[in-house]
Amino acid sequence: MYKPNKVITLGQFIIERQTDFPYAKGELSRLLRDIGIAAKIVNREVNKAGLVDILGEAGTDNVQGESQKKLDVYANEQFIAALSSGGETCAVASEENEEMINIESAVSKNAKYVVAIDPLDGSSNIDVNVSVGTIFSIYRRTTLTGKSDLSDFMQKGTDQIAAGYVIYGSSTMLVYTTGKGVNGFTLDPSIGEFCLSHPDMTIPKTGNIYSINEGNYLHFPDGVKKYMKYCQEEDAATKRPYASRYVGSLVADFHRNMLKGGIYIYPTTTKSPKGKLRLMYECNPLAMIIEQAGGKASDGFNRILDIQPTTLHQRTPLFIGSSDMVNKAEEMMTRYSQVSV
Ligand code: AHM
Ligand code: MG
Repeated sequence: MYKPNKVITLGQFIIERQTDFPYAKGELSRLLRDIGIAAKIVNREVNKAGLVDILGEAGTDNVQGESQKKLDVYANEQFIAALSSGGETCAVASEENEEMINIESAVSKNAKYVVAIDPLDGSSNIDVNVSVGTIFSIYRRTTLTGKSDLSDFMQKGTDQIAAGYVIYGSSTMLVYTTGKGVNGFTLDPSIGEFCLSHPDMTIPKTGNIYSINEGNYLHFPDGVKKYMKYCQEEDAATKRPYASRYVGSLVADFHRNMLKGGIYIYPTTTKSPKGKLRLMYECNPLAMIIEQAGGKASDGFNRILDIQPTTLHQRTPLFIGSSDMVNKAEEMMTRYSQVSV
């Protein structure tokens, strides 16, 4: 007997799961849907990146006489436009903008959410056809009326209402959580829809991959150096040595570790004494996702989601992935790099 495959699109899934949402259900659904639409538009441009020689370099005019934008600027504009026109978002904080952006449109007057976003992370990888990503974090505004201000963003990661990422890779996926598990959707280009492909994602408790920029080794804290040596030692019982895999695109390294088990580390270095990655739109959203998937995210000593932000673009060291691996790395940090950052 013919059994049709049941394809569930992102839009259908969001509506079916509305009861999971803690607050205004329709509004958060629409916000997530808007992010999905912008992701499809950005995906289209990312896929054309290799044609830049034909269509024109960023900063020059293309054959139609339109000026070509750098893709990270383009992605930023697309997400801000989608969030502005949707009417559910009153302010956006983006890696691309120094200041938060208040969305003034009338439609956003009663908007209840603020969004922190890295529109195109790892964008230096675009020129070489390596995966890049978008990372986003959604909070309920804390100011009740009027113009949104910085205090709406200065909430801990534990206050996130939803978080997600998009990976523009060999296929394009959108992964998100609203605090009730993690679900992944793969873009089917033939129908232009994100379709549920990875329901209820969980990260293995341990793994055998570690991801870190080893070129910075000399500048790492002793705890990280010791943990790396631990990863490289022979031990059959724990399947060491682990494999080293580092794409240099956070979303790609994170996504691989989510599926296979592993740890990603961007610690402090002598060059970047606070770490490189940004708390609000890189670390917090991925930390919410990893915890929802059964993993762990730490700054080497403490939980990422418990950090009280004080500025929009603040940095933090990040140790994220399989819980056993993050626990082991934290143990080494406590033993050899006592000072918490
Ligand atoms: P970006 O926001 O400027 O793209 O930087 C973030 C990226 C991450 O995607 C990646 O994991 C990391 O920076 C790589 O940094 P490095 O080249 O120092 O290893
Ligand atoms: Mg980034």
